[in-house]
Amino acid sequence: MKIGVVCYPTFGGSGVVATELGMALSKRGHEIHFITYKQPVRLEQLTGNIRFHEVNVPEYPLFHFQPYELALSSKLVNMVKLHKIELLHVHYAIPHAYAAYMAKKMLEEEGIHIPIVTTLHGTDITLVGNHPFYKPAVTFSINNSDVVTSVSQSLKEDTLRFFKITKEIDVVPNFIDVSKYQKFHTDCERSLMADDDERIITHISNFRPVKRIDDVIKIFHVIQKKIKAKLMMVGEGPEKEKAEELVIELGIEDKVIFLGQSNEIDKILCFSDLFLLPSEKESFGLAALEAMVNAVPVIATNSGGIPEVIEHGVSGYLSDIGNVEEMGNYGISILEDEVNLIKFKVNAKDRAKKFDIEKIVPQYEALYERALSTI
Ligand code: GMT
Repeated sequence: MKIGVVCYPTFGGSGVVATELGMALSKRGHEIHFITYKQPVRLEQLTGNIRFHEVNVPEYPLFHFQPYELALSSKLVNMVKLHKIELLHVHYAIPHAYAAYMAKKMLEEEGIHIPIVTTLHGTDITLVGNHPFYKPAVTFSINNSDVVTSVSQSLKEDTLRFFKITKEIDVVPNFIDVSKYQKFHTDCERSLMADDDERIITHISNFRPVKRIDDVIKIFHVIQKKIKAKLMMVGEGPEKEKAEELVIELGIEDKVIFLGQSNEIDKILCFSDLFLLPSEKESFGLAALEAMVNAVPVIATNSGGIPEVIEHGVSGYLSDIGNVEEMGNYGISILEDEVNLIKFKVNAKDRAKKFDIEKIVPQYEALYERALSTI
């Protein structure tokens, strides 16, 4: 199949899933065309059957806001015609599903029929799309996609609750390429980060309010009172400065390392003992899955789709939002005993196998077939 993929090219989970899926599909013989404003950060290399087409939005002084959807839908029309793309898979409803619908309609005028598969990722439904500013357009775009998928059952339920949806939503969970993580790493550059007798705790996110960055610091604060440990904070975002202030206030600045954004998260997860994800809401929690495949157990909240990923008491622990004391104590219980830690590590890695790319990619292929059959 020739598939056009529209996504955000950044470090965010939706862009990562879109990129990993595109690369996996290309390995299975499909021709993949990424169409977005920048080359996706996780896109390893462009090959014969992976292409990238940049959407340009030239600045024009009349426009207070540059019309990205217009440029994107025009680019989609041109790329579908030029490369004979058969299907568009758009990740994140806003504005991608809307732009794809416009492209579809423009192409119909020329006798070209192309199905749209829309994958809902979370914030496009639970945070942004939900707002009255966007709600009618998001509802319309979902209902006019040929196939709609959501990354968890919880996100599907949220979508049905928040919007008047007439379309069937298929749950296709996020995935990980387990084959890349066959063995426990023994060559992690751990000594650069912590002493041998220190545990390493990690958090990776976009540092937005939904991630409750303060709670990450507070959970670590509880843990480090009992366990010698360091906290690796990976990412950038609006809550970072507040977190830095809290670290100083709590007097733990020598134990918390802010690493900034990284494209090498596996190198960091490789030497991590525990991952913290105390989010207010998380449709899936791809970062948790990436930790688990690296044999890192996760302490998280029981919100959104997280309980579909982490089994409480087995591959990690789940607590109510904001219960930092409990999450800290769960962390201590995992870290204080070497045998227990190894048990949780093995369980985390095992759990990740449920989300192996080999199981998930065929589900998308079947949905593409279904979408094509509607045209
Ligand atoms: O909040 C983020 O981490 C970014 C956001 C995105 O849109 O890229 O992530 C969402 O999509 C990911 C991939 O499907 C999910 O794993 C995240 O749980 C989801 N984030 C939220 O629901 C807050």
